Amino acid sequence: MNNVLVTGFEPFGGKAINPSWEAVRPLQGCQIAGANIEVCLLPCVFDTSLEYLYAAIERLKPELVISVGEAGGRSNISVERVAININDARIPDNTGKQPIDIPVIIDSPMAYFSTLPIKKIVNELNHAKIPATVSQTAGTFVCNHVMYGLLHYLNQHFPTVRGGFIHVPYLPEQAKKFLDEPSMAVEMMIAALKIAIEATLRNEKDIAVTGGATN
Ligand code: PCA
Repeated sequence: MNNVLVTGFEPFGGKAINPSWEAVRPLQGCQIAGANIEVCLLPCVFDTSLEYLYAAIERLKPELVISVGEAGGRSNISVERVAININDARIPDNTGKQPIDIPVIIDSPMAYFSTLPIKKIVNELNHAKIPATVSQTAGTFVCNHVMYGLLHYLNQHFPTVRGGFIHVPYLPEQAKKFLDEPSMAVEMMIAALKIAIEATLRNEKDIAVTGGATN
């Protein structure tokens, strides 16, 4: 059975929980569209996160890799379109590193597009009444770093393997601490990730519809 690798992040920025890992962890061992789901926790640390990711890819030889991270303040599941070759950290990572205007990988392309069927995923999520949009920026912190590193690595070493990134909102218990921030229940996030995986495995190509993009 083919593997699908799904990664989540440890908490960062002084927070106690990261919704990405809460949503990703329960997927371990699930079977979706004939594939076996393997999960991996990434540290919220520049460069080290990519070492963990590449080691998991080499170990599991997945047919698909989806990385997931927290996007506090967003209300929807954000299916990211693009990763850019820049680190510009607003806050330090979990080891205190705060790169400003430094390429993720030197002498590499300016950007990579997700190779997931992003419009199809958003379409299916909305069909399932899960708020979701295509997002045009994964930021410039560790999530964009991981998305860029993932797509570069796949491009260089596993060009037939698809990969991409999904941001999830805060969990309700986090949002209580950040006044008026939107949130989503973990059950809905888990359902969303399952739909995204299945939509990708069942669709080699994307569909040409408007993505309902807001950012
Ligand atoms: N979110 C951060 C990094 C880790 C995470 O879950 C980001 O959006 O860059």
